[in-house]
Amino acid sequence: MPAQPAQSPVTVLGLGLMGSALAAALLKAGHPTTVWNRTAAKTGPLAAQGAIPADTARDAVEAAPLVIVCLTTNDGVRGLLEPEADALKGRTVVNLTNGTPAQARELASWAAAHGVAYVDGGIMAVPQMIATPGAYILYSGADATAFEAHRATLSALAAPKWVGEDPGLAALYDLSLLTGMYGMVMGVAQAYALIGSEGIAAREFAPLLRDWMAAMTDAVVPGTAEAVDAGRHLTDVSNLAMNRDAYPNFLQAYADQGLRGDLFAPFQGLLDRAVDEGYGADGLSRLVTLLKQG
Ligand code: FVH
Repeated sequence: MPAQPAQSPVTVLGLGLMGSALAAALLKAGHPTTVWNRTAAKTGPLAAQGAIPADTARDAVEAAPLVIVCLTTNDGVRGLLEPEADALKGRTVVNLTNGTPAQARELASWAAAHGVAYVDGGIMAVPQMIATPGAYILYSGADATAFEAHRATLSALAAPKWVGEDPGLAALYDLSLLTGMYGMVMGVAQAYALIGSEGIAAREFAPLLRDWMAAMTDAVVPGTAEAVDAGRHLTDVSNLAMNRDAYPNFLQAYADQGLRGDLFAPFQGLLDRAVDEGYGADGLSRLVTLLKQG
């Protein structure tokens, strides 16, 4: 009798940078892995590692009880999965495509209506980090049992973090974490542009910037959380009136140094509004409450 594979079969749809890293991790963990990509040539490197390339998305879906999807957008996911609804029935779809909470909830409703177990996910890693200790993936979905049934398999990709039965939660956590990252990226870009405007090399400035940002992160992230949750924003450290008055210096310096200020200009409006609404003595944590629309 031929030996049975010890690990359960998995299908991966979408072999971009991330999908390819996911499929490679599954292969490395010993899972028989069927792969499909819109541009078929991308299956080549994975086939060389032992993956089974499928000619069609339907063939790929039919090859495994767990179907992992990682495309550019959820519009693409919907377009890909809808024609395969009958083949997907009774299987679990784990969608690791970046999207919004509303898109995840819509896909989950569609899946439920077609007898498909749907788990949404948010990958907190770049492809090179997949299957390394620093990486984790957020998951949510109405069918926690389906997630638990595949938890061991999904652990081959990155540490799994279940965040709840509302299918939109993984995307909400994902986008919230990435919001923090993009804020950092904007700050780093503007800081290097400013220091570089006088010919100082980014590499020379980097240690100062890194240490400053690390110290601020350690203070601001937990400090703001405490203030927001307690609803107490009064501060004796760095109030909004002072920040409002100092902030024009930044925009002026960007202009003086020949830089664009459009990334940072809108923040002045928020500081002005905070002070105009009577929050001048509060700390920057007050801004969280001013970001709600309406
Ligand atoms: N790469 C990263 O660092 C981040 C880390 C966190 C998670 N993101 C999200 O992962 C999704 C995929 O990202 P990616 O890096 O793999 O992206 P690409 O290398 O550009 O590959 C995109 C694949 O999607 C396929 N595709 C696009 N549209 C469709 C469609 N309508 N139907 C079928 N497939 C589609 C594309 O196919 P092809 O162009 O090769 O034919 C690629 O396989 C993404 O949500 C990130 O935000 C990555």
